[in-house]
Amino acid sequence: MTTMKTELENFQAQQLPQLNHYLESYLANLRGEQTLKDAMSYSVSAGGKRIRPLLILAVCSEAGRDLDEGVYAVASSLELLHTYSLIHDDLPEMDNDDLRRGRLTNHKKFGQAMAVLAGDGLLTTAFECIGKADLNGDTKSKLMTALAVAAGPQGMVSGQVADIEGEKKHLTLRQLQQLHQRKTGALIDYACYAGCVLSGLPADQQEQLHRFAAAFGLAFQIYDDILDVVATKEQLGKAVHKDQSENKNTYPGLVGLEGAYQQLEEAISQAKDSLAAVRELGLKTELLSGFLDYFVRRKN
Ligand code: GRG
Repeated sequence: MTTMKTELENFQAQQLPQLNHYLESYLANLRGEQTLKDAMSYSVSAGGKRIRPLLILAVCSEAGRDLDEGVYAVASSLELLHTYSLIHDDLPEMDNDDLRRGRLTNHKKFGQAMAVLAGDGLLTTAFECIGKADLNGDTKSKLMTALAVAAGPQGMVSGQVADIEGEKKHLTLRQLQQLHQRKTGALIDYACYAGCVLSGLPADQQEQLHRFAAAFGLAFQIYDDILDVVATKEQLGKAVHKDQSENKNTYPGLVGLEGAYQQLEEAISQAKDSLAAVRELGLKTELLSGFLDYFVRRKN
């Protein structure tokens, strides 16, 4: 039986090879120690869903913006930065994970010191990528500042701190949401903002895309928490629920599985409302709608 591909799936099929090509060439052209370059490339080339760069490309595409080198440089830089965050998150001092993107984690493969440095290298290269992009100075300045705010101590890094400190206490649902707005949401919001800046979208459309990003980011996080505690029937023949007391600061841990699904539906519905509003303002939204069907209903 053949199934029709969605617009987003066709878009992914077109854009991902190109994006991966840019990512590889940025890393291949770096000067410096081969071990460091190998460690950086190892985690980037392991794949991942590339949601954040795809969001930038999708907003630009909806706006009719040419997907040129400048757009790819900004999209690639975000994936480099995101990969840094995963490498550092996996370290023994943080989440202490052995596997990531279907491979050994960076520190398991290259040792802890090199993993820290590979993360540092990816974070800084992200800014170099924007700095060298074929874009005007004002656009680059806006994007670099916004990326630093989203990724740094007012955004993702502060969310990570709240997560670590939250392990020792019981968070309220509001506190959990605020934590995830920074830890996961800030980069997703930046992706939509970057698409808006690159495409020169007006303030009213930007505002609705910001609302969409906030709701989609939340849905993405809730869904990730749900996937973490539920093994699907397709995989195991029955639903398996992990001991939820293991991690109380997750949506299922805080409001139960049914409650988490309810929160997920609310977030998806808010994201759809924002897309309807931005459509009213004249922007296409087919690809962005696809993110809701594809990435928050995924099986893994
Ligand atoms: C170390 C400063 C610092 C921050 C780490 C992103 C992050 C912050 C931690 C990752 C831990 C985690 C499970 C966060 C929830 C959000 C999430 C699902 C991140 C993984 O992003 P995906 O699913 O990963 O887009 P891929 O591999 O597909 O790119």
